[in-house]
Amino acid sequence: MTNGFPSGFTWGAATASYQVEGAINADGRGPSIWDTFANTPGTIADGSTGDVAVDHYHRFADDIRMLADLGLTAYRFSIAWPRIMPTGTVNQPGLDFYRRLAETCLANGMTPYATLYHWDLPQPLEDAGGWLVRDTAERFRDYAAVTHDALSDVVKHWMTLNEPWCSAFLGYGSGEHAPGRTEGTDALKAVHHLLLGHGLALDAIRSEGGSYGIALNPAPIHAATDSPADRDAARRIDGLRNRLFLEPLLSGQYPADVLEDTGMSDWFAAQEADLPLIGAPLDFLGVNYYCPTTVAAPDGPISTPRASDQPGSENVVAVDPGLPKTQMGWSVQASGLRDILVSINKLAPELPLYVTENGSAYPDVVTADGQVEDDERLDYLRQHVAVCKDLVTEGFPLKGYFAWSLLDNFEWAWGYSRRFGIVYVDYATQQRIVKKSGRWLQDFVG
Ligand code: GBH
Repeated sequence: MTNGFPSGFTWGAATASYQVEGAINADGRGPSIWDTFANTPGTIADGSTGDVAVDHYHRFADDIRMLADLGLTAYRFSIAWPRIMPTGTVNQPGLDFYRRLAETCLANGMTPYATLYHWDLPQPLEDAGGWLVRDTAERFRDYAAVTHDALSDVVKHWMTLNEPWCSAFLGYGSGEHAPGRTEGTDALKAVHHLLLGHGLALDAIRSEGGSYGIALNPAPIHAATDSPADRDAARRIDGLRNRLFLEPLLSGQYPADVLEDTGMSDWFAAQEADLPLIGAPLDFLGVNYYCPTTVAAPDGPISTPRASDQPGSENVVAVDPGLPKTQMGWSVQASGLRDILVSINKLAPELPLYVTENGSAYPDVVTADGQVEDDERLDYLRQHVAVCKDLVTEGFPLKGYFAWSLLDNFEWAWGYSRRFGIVYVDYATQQRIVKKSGRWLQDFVG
């Protein structure tokens, strides 16, 4: 191939149900924790919700055709649990929707990659304790089994969870995401129940002819200086962000230092019997990469312990490494993608990896002639794709790349105030405009 990638490399774009679908009351869908959260005043920057989002529920066929026109070969979407099992019993119209979506992918030459959980927990399960209770993991297994049974003839690539770090630490630690709880170290219980849910689901759905994995959001963690305190801060944050997920999944063990830092060693010891299930072999690992993180531990006692997405490390602060930043304030460093993929490959040398999300937010504007000239996003994309190219050229087991996102969409706590799409959406009219970055990707993969 002229672009340097092997012809079998998967090129795709990704979305998530609550961020794009809208149609929250259609065809028997029940409420999720994101409906509740977004409708709670003060939670979303622009006061918006996913009620309508980008109306993908009704426009998916056009959106998939557009994706195919861009020359991409795969679509990563997520399945909304509250459409399939809104209250614990199966809602057939929900399954029918995803069958239509998957069949539309196939009819357009696109391979569907389905994620079973991209953060939209049915509200009744949150009311029963959410990810703080073990029962939710078992309900996830039931939902995964029903969904896989119904769709496995048309969907062959499955991911259980998307970024359980976010579900646990932003949902139950900092409260920045739904359900907005701030349970401190109890967020660690959510980590375990999410991973258990992954293991139970995988065990229930794994079958011949399918390919099964999970998408994580690992990232390189750097110490601001070489001081022992800063290096220890980096160890702790690397523990929470990376090792707490990678080690049980890839090696069947939790990192002991993280459990000690968080005071949770005894609680985790009591869950040890779950580890073989959590550590069962994966067919692939999805890596969502946006930016590296630099941390420090300033001198002195913690004055006001706060609700935290970093339990056991409340004195650790993020430090600006002086790199260019996106509109999210996230540092741009494409070499970080290489670093994180290489470090995962060291843990599991044979495991196929995918970049299941990579992208950036910038304040796009539509020009007078109806174009979106997003040169910064184009540059971000180009740099990260170049890293992937170097890796595959070296024989590294990287199998695909998915841009986040196909469409501008509901960016969680930021609502519609941050745009990640390679396709612009005019929210007033729902009109789609392929951005310059999308055209660049089209030329590149073409
Ligand atoms: C993904 O989450 C989600 O899967 C997707 O739904 C979402 O729309 C997309 O990213 C864009 O946000 O403190 O500077 O080190 C990514 C969430 C982003 C969480 C980076 C950790 C660290 C920023 N991650 N963030 S920093």
